Amino acid sequence: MKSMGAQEGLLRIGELSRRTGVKPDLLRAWERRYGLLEPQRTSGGFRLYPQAAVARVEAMRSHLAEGLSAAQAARMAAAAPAEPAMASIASLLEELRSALDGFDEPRAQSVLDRMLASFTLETVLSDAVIAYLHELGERWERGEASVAQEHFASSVIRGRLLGLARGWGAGSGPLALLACPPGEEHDLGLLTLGVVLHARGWRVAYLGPDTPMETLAQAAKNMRADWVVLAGLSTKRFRAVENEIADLSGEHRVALAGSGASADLAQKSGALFLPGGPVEEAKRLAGTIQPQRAH
Ligand code: B12
Repeated sequence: MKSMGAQEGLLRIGELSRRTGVKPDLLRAWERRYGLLEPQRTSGGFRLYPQAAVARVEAMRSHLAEGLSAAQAARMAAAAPAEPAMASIASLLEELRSALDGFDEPRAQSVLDRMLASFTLETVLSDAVIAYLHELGERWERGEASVAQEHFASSVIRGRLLGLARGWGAGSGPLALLACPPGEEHDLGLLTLGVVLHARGWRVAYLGPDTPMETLAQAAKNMRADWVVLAGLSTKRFRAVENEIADLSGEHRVALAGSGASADLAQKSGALFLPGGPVEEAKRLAGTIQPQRAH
């Protein structure tokens, strides 16, 4: 390995970790055990990675998610071309951020098109859309994103999610009935969960923001929903309908999600708590009922 000073375009381990979501310890372990990465070194001994390392680490992650052993995953990731033909999800996310921050809707749509053409739906939703929204919320709280930027970005993404949702009521898979508690307007996570469930063969009936509990219970009964998912970001709004959630759980399988829900509330009302993000929880929910195979 060459010894050298820091160079433009090369990434330190912290930056590689931030872009890929893999902790530095694990990056070093993959390098040591499987030779996944071959960083250069600064004169001070710090590792420096080429941009292509991002794609290699992402490939490793996706092979691991497919169920390959770490050694197999590393072999496959390392065998891929060093310079990826397509941009990494992290660099596309940066482009999305800049388009949305700049109120450039056509550019944002085109970045989303490119993401969807290059990566799986679940990767785009978890590593770009939800990651972006989560980060936007944090920036907004720190006063680094204006209300206008937040409203603009939320509405572009909501529109796109609704586009992906088109036809999600079709098919013969298990039926998920999705709603937010009364008064709750935050539904982007719930929409994402629905899109992933549909991609996994489920049907979705979407009641969305601010759904009265009475009408939700009626709809669940009429449709014979396999799961009812209530999601929201406000604890207060969940608490206000605790008794109605318990009644609903007596009749149907009910799951509570989003930062307004809690294990405690779910336990008291006999519901399942979904603590994670929308994509991982959609996968978990999908695993609870197997769609019928066609004969
Ligand atoms: C976008 C946004 C809005 C949009 C919502 C658009 C929409 N259709 O959803 C609009 C502009 C409508 C809005 C309105 C309001 N908002 Co607002 N909003 C936000 C913002 C910036 C981002 C929220 C978001 O959608 N994030 C995307 C989700 C996916 O990410 P997340 O929130 O991190 O969620 C994680 C988990 O909770 C989980 N998750 C979330 N949803 C789901 C769903 C499922 C099914 C699953 C499995 C998991 C899951 O996954 C995520 C990643 O792990 C946050 C700021 C923040 N820090 O969160 C405020 C925030 C949520 N809003 C807030 C408030 C107060 C309001 C308003 C009252 C503001 C006002 N004064 O008018 C109104 C009214 C809301 C209402 N009645 O419900 C507060 C909520 C405080 C609270 N806990 O009660 C926040 C936290 C801002 C703040 N710090 O004050 N808001």
